[in-house]
Amino acid sequence: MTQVTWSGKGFRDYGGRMNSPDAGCGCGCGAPSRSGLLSIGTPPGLAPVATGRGAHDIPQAAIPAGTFVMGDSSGDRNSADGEVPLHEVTLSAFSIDATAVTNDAFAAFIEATGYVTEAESFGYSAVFHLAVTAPDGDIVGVPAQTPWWRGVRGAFWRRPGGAGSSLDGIGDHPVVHVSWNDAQAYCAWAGRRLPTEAEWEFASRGGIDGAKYPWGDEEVDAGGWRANIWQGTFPTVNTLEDGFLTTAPVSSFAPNGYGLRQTVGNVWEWCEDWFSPRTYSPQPVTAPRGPDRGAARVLRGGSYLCHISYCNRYRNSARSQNTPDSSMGNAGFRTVAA
Ligand SMILES: [Ca+2]
Ligand SMILES: [Ca+2]
Repeated sequence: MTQVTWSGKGFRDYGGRMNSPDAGCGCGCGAPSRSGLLSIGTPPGLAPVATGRGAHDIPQAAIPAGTFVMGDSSGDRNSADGEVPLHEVTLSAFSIDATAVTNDAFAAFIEATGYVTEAESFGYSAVFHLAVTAPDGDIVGVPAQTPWWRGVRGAFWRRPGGAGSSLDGIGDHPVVHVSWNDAQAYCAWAGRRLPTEAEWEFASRGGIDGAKYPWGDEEVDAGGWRANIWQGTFPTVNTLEDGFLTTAPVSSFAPNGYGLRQTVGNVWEWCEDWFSPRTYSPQPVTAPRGPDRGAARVLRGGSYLCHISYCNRYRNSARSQNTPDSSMGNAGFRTVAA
């Protein structure tokens, strides 16, 4: 069996400033925040983005108006994440990207606008250690609490592993190393917006009430792998049973009942809302938009780094977060019609 094994040369501390890397995701599945990687200077202002309706070449899924029960009803919740209390949410119909925004689609945005992403303006981004293609000299930090991450100088959406990597052959993979702020810039150009957390969960459920996964309650490996997560021993040995160490093409794996692919697994997806573990209350709500303020934005769906042994967040109701300027190799986004 093909597998990828980390040599175990040891997690080295490169002397960078390491803040709490993963405060809201106690098992360490999310990437460290921007400041938790390493601060290597104040970024310049980001390039302005022309607003309007640019090309947005992503197939659409139509989500009907409806009421659903939001939150974890399977008992798999992570207590610090605020996946409960269960509550009824009513939404109007909307149109959402059937897949994550691809490298090709993001390239069209960059070509049209000249936008500079935050990974570029800060000069580094978070790369999983087995995906680093850069020399040791480009490593600017190893977060103490999530030492499988590297802060890699020169890693950004077009060079997802750092120097030596490219998008050759992965134009149809999800764009990564995009911050929440970068996703906003893309949306402004495309005439779109990010989904609210409630919209994301409703769409991910695919019309199946109360299920753990987009396809129902069957486990993720029942009858073959249904999502791109981690198999083997995290974070050192990936047995690649689903075929992918890092990202998979966005059209991989079967769609859910609404036609969405890979809401769970592959890459985390930014949502519009501020994150709070106290967002939910038992009362029914219509079109909730989350807290009015916060320090971090919501991420949903888990990624290729999720594994049952340490992070079960590849579920419809699972929540995570990061600061809006953070970027990493396992997070991207999908959009909804504005
Ligand atoms: Ca995988
Ligand atoms: Ca996903």
